[in-house]
Amino acid sequence: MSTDIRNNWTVEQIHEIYNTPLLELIFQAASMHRKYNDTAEVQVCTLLSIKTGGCPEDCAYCPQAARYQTDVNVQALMKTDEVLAYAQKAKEAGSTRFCMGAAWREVRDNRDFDRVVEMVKGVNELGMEVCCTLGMLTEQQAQRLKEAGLYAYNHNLDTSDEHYEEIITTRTYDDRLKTLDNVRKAGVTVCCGGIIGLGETHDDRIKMLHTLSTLPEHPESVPINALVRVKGTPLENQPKVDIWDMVRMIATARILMPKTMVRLSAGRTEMSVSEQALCFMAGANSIFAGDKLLTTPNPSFDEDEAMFNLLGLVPRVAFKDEHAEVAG
Ligand code: SAM
Ligand code: DTB
Ligand code: SF4
Repeated sequence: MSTDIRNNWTVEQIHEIYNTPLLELIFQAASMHRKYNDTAEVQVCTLLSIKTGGCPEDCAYCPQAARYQTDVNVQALMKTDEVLAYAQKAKEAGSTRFCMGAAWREVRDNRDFDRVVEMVKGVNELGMEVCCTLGMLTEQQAQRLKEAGLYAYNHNLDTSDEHYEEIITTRTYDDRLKTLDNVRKAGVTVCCGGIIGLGETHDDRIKMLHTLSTLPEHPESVPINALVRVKGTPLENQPKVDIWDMVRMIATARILMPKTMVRLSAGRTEMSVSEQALCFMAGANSIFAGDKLLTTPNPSFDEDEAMFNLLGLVPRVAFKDEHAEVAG
């Protein structure tokens, strides 16, 4: 068992796994998934953009960067009550994790942050796993969120270190890694993954998976996003992500990080149910549900319920790992 959970993968080993003939790769990933997880279970998370657009960063994929002309309307930080009402609705629709996103470069110690802390407390009291994605964070800020009940913090590496500067110039890869370290030190679980379809090579994808799987501890969740091509962003004319690339990415992540929740994230509106089924087969065990991601469309709760029924999938309960620790 212990030999499967490793933090010392080499790029060469990952290269070999990633390039395994596809059906064999899916089989190996499915076997690893079965060994460590209940393959019928899929975590259902809902996203809410609590502060939208007007972001000073230049992430080439992002519709919320102020410098690109997109259809996103700038919206100041939402009121706590509105956010909690939304979380309650998501809970009633079957979500167990609620992730609040803000189009910020970094968290600042001001009244907006006080309000986010209040939101975290409120969502935690609803009995949901609370996640935030607010940009860069200090250890003290992470600590404050932890005390308010934050369960996870999302901060993606997005691509390889080498490709990063083609996509974002307003911060560095090391800034990203530092925030992840601050989150870990505060005892908040880490949600960190990336996007495919940014014009990166297969080697860039392999290197990103290498960075993720050789962190001192594997992230508890790894979202794999397919680029949502948004009009007005520099990447709007990128080709659509090939489903087989998505499957290969998910399967490799599953083999490298057997116990991690691998999330089939952005891009599902462009995938058929059969294509999503392949992703679950390859080890994906988490999705974003609800008809909106942050600013772009996502399949509705009803469509996903039908897919779960068809494939025999069931939503994972909240705080399952903690319950397991108590029981064990
Ligand atoms: N501003 C914070 C940050 O960048 O960390 C939090 C919000 S940001 C929108 C969260 C993540 O959404 C990004 O790191 C990126 O991985 C993902 N994302 C943004 N736009 C996307 C797109 N068009 N397609 C796929 N993923 C996207
Ligand atoms: C993640 O990896 N993907 C989510 C969440 N973490 C924050 C965001 C996807 C955003 C897709 C583009 C949009 O809706 O604006
Ligand atoms: Fe801003 Fe985050 Fe979008 Fe980058 S990904 S432009 S930091 S909201």
